[in-house]
Amino acid sequence: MLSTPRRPRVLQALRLMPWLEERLAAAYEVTHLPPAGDEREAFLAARGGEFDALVTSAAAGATPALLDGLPNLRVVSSFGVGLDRIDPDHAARRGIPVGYTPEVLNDCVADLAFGLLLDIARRLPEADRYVRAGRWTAQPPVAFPLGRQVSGARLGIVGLGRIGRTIARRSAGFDMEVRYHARRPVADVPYVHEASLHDLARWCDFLVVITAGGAATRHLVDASVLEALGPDGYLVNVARGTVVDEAALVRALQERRIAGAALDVYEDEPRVPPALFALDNVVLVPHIASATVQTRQAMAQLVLDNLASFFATGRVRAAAPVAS
Ligand code: NAP
Ligand code: 8YV
Repeated sequence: MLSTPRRPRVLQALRLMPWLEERLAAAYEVTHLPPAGDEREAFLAARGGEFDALVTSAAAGATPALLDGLPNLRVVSSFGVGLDRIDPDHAARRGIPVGYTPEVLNDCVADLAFGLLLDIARRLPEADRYVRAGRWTAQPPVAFPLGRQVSGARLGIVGLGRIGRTIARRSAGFDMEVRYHARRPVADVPYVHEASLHDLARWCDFLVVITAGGAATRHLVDASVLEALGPDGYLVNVARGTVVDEAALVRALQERRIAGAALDVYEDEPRVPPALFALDNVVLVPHIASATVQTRQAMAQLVLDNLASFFATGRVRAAAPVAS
């Protein structure tokens, strides 16, 4: 009698949306990875050799130690596009491809970047607080402060990749002039490349950060860049908290050395510097740039497609780039 081939064994590094968990469990033999610490180490020592695939996310990542604890691993599938917590080169040295979810989230991340830009410029969260607190009807009246016009303003984009370009396209509807900073000029775009981030910060009214995270961009936006942005300039960060020197940003906001900031990401999530809670010139949201039903569904589908493609053909559908 022929034996039935076993279903691939998937190690799931974090809880995922129910729709995705159901489909993973239907197609694979799924085991949940214990939280980091002694329990995980004992689990990996006892069972690490069992798994064909690791499912993780941009936030949960996959450390080299975790990958090394899975000696028979054949593929990684990550929910998200950021690779700052996953090392595809480390995986590639063992012949393991890393699947991830680029492109499908470009629109929603760009939408949120623009939402944040409008929020901070037009003081929308502050205006909402003003109405709810009854200050509009107060006697004597308390005037609401004027905002900053967005239409026609200068937009500086740090990182003109898939999402950066989508943000740049959104700006056309606001008649904004766009320049960008990246290590290399991008071919076939009509925007001026600024080789110096300081020059870009000096030139623009709004500086939107959407580079990759990781060691290469750590504190790229430091105190001197914020100084160049100046007291009339606004910062929007939808990339990674690590790209901005958060302590320097808090000081710049407290001392009004920049006009304001709108942040989706933080250096030590979910911790947000409490000093920011007291400031009106900042808008804070909890890493929600891709968090719409439609985009998260598309990301979940790509996590599944990457796995299915690998087990059918040996190649994931969207492979994370490797150095060589
Ligand atoms: P991408 O297409 O790879 O673009 C990355 C851009 O960053 C490129 O223009 C790259 O240009 C630039 N860059 C990289 N290192 C740089 C450096 N040292 N200095 C200046 N520029 C640098 O990636 P993407 O799909 O647009 O995503 C960008 C990032 O957004 C992701 O890596 C992720 O961290 C973040 N993200 C956040 C959310 C959220 O929920 N907030 C959601 C999705 C993505 P050069 O290589 O030429 O420098
Ligand atoms: C998600 C992200 O919040 O894709 C990324 O890099 O930061 C966001 O889309 C993340 O994938 C959840 O882990």
